[in-house]
Amino acid sequence: MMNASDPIPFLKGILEGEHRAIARAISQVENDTAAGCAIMRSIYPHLGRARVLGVTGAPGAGKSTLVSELIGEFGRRGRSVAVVAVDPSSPFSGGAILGDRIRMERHALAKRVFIRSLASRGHPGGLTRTVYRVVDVLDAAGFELIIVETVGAGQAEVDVADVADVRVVVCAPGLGDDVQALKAGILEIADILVVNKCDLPLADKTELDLRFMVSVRKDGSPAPRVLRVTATSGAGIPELADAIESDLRGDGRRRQQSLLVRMRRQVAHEAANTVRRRLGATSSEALDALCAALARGEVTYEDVVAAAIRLASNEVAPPS
Ligand SMILES: Nc1nc2c(ncn2[C@@H]2O[C@H](COP(=O)(O)OP(=O)(O)OP(=O)(O)O)[C@@H](O)[C@H]2O)c(=O)[nH]1
Ligand SMILES: [Mg+2]
Repeated sequence: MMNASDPIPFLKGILEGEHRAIARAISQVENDTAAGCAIMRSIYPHLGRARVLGVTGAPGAGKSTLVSELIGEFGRRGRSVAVVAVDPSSPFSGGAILGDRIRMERHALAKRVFIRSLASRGHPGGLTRTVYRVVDVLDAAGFELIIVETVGAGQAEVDVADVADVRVVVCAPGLGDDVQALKAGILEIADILVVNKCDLPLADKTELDLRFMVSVRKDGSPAPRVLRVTATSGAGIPELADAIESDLRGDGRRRQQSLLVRMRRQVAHEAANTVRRRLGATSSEALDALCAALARGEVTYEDVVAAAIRLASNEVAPPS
């Protein structure tokens, strides 16, 4: 039997894709326990099979309904699918939204489908860090497609979307989501833009608005494809699945490359957090002195930033 005192807890179960082992491992990782760290250390050599799809959009745009349909569609195409749903946190309940779980339950029983909700708050090392780690666990467990659903409400969620190889942004008529989406910068990150709820009369206008908005991008990257979907009826889902598959197409080498990209982003995120934490935590005389010198015009801003990074690095204790 598995238990948390195993040298590497749940590893065998994870690699065999056992749902109970995966669920327990994720809990350890989520809570950043010693067992969670041991698991993370042990799984890196087993990564590289999964491709990651990000699904984001305004609250109520229909993300969970859409993801549910995609699970069915990819399931029919013979793919194993894992879903990480990052719930919007509500000031009232503060917890996971039960409805998502119920809607997805019908797939949850299937062996090749694994669904996990994460609360958007309460992660010792930050939400983004947890999501990357949970994705790694699911990759080690052998899932071919990992879908990460997040609400595109702010910078934290946009950060989370970085975990994905391909990003789908879901918009729907009548939510004022065009403005919200622009605010959060999520239109900028879309590889595929989905106009959901095309059964509603205002869908045509929403599509037109969105096509216009994404036709010119600040960073000069190609405009995303725009697809029409009605998640509640399943209309447009096969075409969306085709578009996703064509973006994710590739051999083992391509998968290895996307793993390296994912790891690089993960490491960069963690490194930036570490620098920020170290510089913020200490009442650093050295940093104060640098800032004072900047205020006197003796050094450039860029010099101070570079020095600050060095300062944070020097605080690394040598490995024992
Ligand atoms: N008319 C119509 N309603 C839809 C469609 N897709 C989803 N909905 C409805 O929109 C509401 C929100 O759907 P969800 O799938 O929960 O949306 P979500 O984006 O996951 O919402 P949050 O997770 O709370 O941000 C539900 O009442 C759905 O039934 C659609 O294609 N047409
Ligand atoms: Mg949802």
